[in-house]
Amino acid sequence: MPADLPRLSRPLENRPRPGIVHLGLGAFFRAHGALYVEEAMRHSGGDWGIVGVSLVRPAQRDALAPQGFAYTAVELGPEGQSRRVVEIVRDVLVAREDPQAVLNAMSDASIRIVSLTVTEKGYCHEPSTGALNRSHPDIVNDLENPESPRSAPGFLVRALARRRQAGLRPFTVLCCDNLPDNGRMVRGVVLELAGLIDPALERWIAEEGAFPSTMVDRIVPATKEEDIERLASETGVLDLSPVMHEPFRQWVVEDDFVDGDRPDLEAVGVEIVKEVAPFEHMKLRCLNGTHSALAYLGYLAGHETIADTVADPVFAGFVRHLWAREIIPSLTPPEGVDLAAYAQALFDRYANPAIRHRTWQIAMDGSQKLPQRILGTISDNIEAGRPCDGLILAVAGWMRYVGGIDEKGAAIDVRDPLADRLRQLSESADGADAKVEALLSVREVFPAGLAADARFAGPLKEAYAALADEGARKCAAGVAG
Ligand code: CS2
Repeated sequence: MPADLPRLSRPLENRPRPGIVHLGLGAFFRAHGALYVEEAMRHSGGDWGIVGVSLVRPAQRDALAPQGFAYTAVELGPEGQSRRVVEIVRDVLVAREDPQAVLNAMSDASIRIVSLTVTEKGYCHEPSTGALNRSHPDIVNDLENPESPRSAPGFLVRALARRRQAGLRPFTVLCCDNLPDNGRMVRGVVLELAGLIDPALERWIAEEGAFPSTMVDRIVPATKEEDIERLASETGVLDLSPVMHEPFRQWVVEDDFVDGDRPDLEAVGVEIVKEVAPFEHMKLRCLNGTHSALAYLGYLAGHETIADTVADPVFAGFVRHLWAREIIPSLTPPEGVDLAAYAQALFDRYANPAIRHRTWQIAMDGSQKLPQRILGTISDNIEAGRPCDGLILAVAGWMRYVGGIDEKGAAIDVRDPLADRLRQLSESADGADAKVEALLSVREVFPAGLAADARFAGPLKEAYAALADEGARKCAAGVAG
């Protein structure tokens, strides 16, 4: 690490006054929502400074605080890069260290939006049904100690309770995670938790609150040590928390804010719409669905990144097949969108060699991702009599992956809230069919109807056995023909 360089640093004095608390201040939000908000304020003014919150770990705060919470956003295009220093974050709090400081920020009258990128698992819901997981340890804590929460829903409920007591308006809850009907999902989880604590609070939130759904899109791989070093050597300044992102970005937001109060997002390209669902389905199935498929199968085939995977003609053919034959036929496009062109643009984004997005990173938390990314498309295709061999192969790839051993016999570092259980289920079953059956019994992932459907389970067993015998690359080649 080039420690002798001066540290990036910006004074805090001229930061905009706060208007947003953001839960889960990771690379994605800092390279997406934060940039739009900064641009919207530059364009149209308003007080929308961001107070970031890390729920558990202090690393982000520790890296950003000495920099005055400024950081560099590096746009990596196939033909070159551009940089900008972002100064929209005013402070970063760590919830696990000081939950009251986070609740104080969220209950402050100046805050009108609480946005979230806490990843799929951060909502403590059942991925296959969307209902609150009442046995989640953080939810158990938040029901016992609602005044000192640990989970994101717990913070939302407690902060809303404090605002109600203080006679304030609720904040708008702006979910920016890749989940279908994400606004409705988080509303459901928040109302369920609030109802268990105080039914009058639940009613108030239901009547006065707002939970717009959103579709967010920008590929932002985790920042690596080598990114930090390269940036430092290019600029002569050390930034310990830069973000690396592709040029493309899209944000589609449902027009539903408390008192209509929000930054002037449409002035900077955000699409404010009545109905987000068609955009969400398109993006979750076309982008995230193929991302996960390429992550599991590409990883098993020995590819480190998505760009490496689609540079392999077999996987290029495979992903094009998924779009053309299995995914696009399942979609009703948003008005005016040409899905074939959308898929071609996605391919070009994946192929961008400057973006080193690791298959291992995307493979994380598959138990939370599979239902909305892949299983919904499979169910629709089965019902409509359309093909879904490629997507079923991807599910088989996930099953191989969570078994924890790659095609060369090496251990896989599986990161998933259910990792231990998945591994045990796989290990204790004997033979391909039994392993598939064992994993199909995981209700958090597979709805009972789909798991029991021979049109799904049968080809899945075949795909799993073929993967074990022939490897991912050969199987992918077989599907694409
Ligand atoms: C990826 C997403 O890590 C993942 O699971 O599929 O983070 C993806 O890069 C973004 O949703 C792109 O908008």
